[in-house]
Amino acid sequence: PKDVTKEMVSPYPAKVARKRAKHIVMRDPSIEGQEIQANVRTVPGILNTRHCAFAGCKGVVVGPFGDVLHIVHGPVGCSYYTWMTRRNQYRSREDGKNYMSYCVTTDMQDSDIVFGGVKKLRQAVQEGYDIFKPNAITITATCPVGLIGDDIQTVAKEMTEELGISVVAFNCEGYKGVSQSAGHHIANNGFFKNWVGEGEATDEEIEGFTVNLLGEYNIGGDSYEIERVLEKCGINVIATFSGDGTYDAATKAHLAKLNLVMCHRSINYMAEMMETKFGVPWTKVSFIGVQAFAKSLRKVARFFNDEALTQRIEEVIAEEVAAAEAEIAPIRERLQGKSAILFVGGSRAHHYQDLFADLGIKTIAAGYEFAHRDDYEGRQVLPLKVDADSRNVEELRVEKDPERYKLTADPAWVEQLKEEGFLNRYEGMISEMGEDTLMIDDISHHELETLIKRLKPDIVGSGIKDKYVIEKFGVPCKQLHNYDYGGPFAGFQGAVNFAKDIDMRINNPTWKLVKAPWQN
Ligand code: CFM
Ligand code: HCA
Repeated sequence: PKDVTKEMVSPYPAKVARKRAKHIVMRDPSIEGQEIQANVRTVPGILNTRHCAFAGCKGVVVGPFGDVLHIVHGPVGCSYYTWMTRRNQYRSREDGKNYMSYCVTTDMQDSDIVFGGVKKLRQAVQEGYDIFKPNAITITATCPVGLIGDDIQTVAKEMTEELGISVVAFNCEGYKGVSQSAGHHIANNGFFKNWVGEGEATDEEIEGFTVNLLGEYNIGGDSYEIERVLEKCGINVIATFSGDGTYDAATKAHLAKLNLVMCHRSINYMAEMMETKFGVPWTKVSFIGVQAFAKSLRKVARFFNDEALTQRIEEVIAEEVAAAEAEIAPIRERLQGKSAILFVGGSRAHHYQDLFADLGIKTIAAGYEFAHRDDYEGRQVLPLKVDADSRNVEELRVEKDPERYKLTADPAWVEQLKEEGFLNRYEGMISEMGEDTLMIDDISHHELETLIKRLKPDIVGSGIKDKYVIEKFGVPCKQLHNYDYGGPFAGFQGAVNFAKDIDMRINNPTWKLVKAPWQN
């Protein structure tokens, strides 16, 4: 597309326009190291689509563990807001424990703000335990808790001793960061300190080709499709952080041989800490898109370097790709040459480019809401300068565990894979943004509207805050967070679901009849 940066920022005061321009990159692959500004405060007054640190901790990373009772300490609204809105699905295990449909909160009132809410929190933990007997309990703090200084960590510690189950508290007050990203980090730290490494497994559980899925949240049932294929290949998932995840599995995560990192933004902390403490290497994968999924499966094959496994994976890929392709091919004919713009979260705006490409759709502009520079430019920009806002989140000091550190792969092989950039590497979104495409961080509603007017995309991938504004322009919007209540979209069969969905949206004749109210 043409460079519409100037037009996007033109209504802002000069200083704001200069600031926003740093978040916008006109892609030119001939320039090495194009930089983007990211993970900084949004200018007050600008409407964007970010959420808070509490949302990132409780709603995103903590919430999907289904056999764990999640207690929100705070006013009822924060709890209600994160109650299943993300469509993270969970299947009950043999013990039948599944609290996904509950919304549990201390429902703080004015008097709790004045006199403190610790007593009420302790009561809530006790009551939750008595009623449900969950496998573990989490406490997540909303803004007022931090402001009045309720000591939730001590409550968690005491209740862990009293009840004999793990009670973990997260100081993830909404204001702890510039977006939900801070909440991810807080959640990673809490689980790493309290759960990972605590469990034991039978030999049978950990033998063979074992992996953890990090950063896969089972939105719309994505994990079910991913696991169906992994199982078929003979790859065993020990734990998932955190879609369809259980407390028990999470405590055994350190026993897996390889970590597969799906959403780099929300879980890279865990991957790094697990490698340092327990010796589990990690590799970046993506399960979104037919070709991307096949490529990721081949990565697993390469890591384990086992002839029978490699052959099995190739057979599964051949069979699954053929089945998916048979359904996608006729749809692609109707979508070929269309264009998309994607503004989503901290990883999907990248991952979904592959799936759109499978359908013949080119992404002409894309960006994240809250990702960091490494998610755009690749991990070679790390370490980044720590600013005042990021300093709010504790960096855990992690060391080799004297007993539980265990290398399950040949160290020379791991070293070779690291040198090749096969392990511990993420290239970022920029690696896939072609010439004259736009990369925009924390896009504002005004900027998005300008883009739609100028670039005239055939579809926008976005979220609930802008969906209906976009559709009033006569352009279909696909929500890539909750999938508009559809899905799964991951894996091979997910790609087929997505193709049908996008076809119905883009090729729906209704759009030609839509006229925005202001066009009259
Ligand atoms: Fe990772 Fe996510 Fe995402 Fe994310 Fe999210 Fe989400 Fe998202 Mo909504 S963890 S960064 S904080 S992939 S909730 S499942 S859809 S913004 S792109
Ligand atoms: C969150 C959750 C969210 C919101 C989606 C949206 C999700 O950030 O708190 O704004 O449409 O995926 O449900 O990202």
